[in-house]
Amino acid sequence: MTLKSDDATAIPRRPTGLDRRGFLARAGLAGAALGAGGAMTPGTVQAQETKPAEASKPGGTAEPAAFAYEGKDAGLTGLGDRPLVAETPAHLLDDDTTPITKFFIRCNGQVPEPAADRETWSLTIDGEVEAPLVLSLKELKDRFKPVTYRMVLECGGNGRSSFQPPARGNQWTNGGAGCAEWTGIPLNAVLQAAKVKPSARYTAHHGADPHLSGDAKKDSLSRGMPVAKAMDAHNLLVFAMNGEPLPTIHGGPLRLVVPGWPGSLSHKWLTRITLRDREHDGQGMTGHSYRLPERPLVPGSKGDGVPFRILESMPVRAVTTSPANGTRLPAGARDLDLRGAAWGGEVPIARVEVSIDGGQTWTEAALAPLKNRYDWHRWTARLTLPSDGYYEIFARATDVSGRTQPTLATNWNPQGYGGNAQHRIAILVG
Ligand SMILES: Nc1nc2c(c(=O)[nH]1)N[C@H]1C(S)=C(S)[C@@H](COP(=O)(O)O)O[C@H]1N2
Ligand SMILES: [Mo]
Repeated sequence: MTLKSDDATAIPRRPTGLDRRGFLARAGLAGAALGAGGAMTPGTVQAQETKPAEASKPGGTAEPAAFAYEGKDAGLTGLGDRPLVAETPAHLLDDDTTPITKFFIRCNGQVPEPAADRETWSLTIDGEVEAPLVLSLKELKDRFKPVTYRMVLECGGNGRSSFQPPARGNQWTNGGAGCAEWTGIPLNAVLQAAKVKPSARYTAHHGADPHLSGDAKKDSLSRGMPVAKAMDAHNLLVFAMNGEPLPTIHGGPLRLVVPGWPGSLSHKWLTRITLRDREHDGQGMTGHSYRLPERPLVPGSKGDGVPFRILESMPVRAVTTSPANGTRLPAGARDLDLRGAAWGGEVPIARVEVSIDGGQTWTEAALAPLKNRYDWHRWTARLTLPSDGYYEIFARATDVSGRTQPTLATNWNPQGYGGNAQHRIAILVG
């Protein structure tokens, strides 16, 4: 392959990593985080590209436009405008606590207007309860004791871009996730106050975001969870994020955060939770939405006739957050210090490992302790580079049940859930 060193000089805003559009097709091996000179141009490592047709499109190697949304980092990757969806490139997940500016956005409908008065926002708890509640945010705060936990919020489709053929939906790499400090009222305390009846089986979540069509009879999203999961002490009715009033784009004034399970349960602009005597059947509960097939499917098939079950815990995942994909190090550099994050739905992480040789040998990373359950582990590792040259660094996490990450996503399903192929970054030394 030809490696040019005299072209791009700026680090790409959005290294895409190994995505379905082709490894490095957009990002290239660009300017050095560590201050070395030139960089290779995008597209100069075509041998690595997984989808040459797309990568060779005119303009396919151009720097993507900056993401523009008030209060958000221009380095986020926009995945859609209607609805608004943006992910966080791995190198922007490098903070211990993901700042609001860098936190991913996933809307299914319109973004509602900011509330004129947060404290009068009203939440209803009804359905299979003996004492239905209608509480303003102020009453909620006065009556129950807030707690703060740092917890991962992860879209159910995170990692989807690793599927071939492409699965339907937003093509998340690994950045449909972030880890913020969420302050709110434990949901279980409020459900206990509403006196959940023994007949209650499932929650149903409702919010104030208008459907994209504007049709007031349609919900943008309405998911729910079994009552046992709803009682998990870490589920919060959240009104603050990283110590600030919950931003509108993240569901303010009030949202649910249900850690460990798909982000779609963490209902934004939350107005109502109805307890139902059966599995909920709202928007996002039926068909193949948030469901996995019970046996492996032929990639690209429709999955007809195969039973599907609702996706519960998210899979295990590690991302390398520093250096950025495409970093060039000066000739002679031998110590490679890596930093990242790892999490695994409801199942604690046992270890994180990194590999410099395509997974033939692995080096264990050091894990920082969790602040609380559902936090992510920050991790660090040092690798020794044997020579100058081009390297791909693989990372994988393994959870305490022994589940780890495959090299390639083989569990294809129509809507692309459960994709947790190992994250890789490219490094050029010299
Ligand atoms: N009301 C409402 N809540 C919602 C959504 C939505 O479209 N409407 N999207 C869900 C999905 S799919 C995800 S992944 C998370 C994303 O939260 P964030 O935008 O704050 O990152 O919100 C969830 N809550
Ligand atoms: Mo999501």
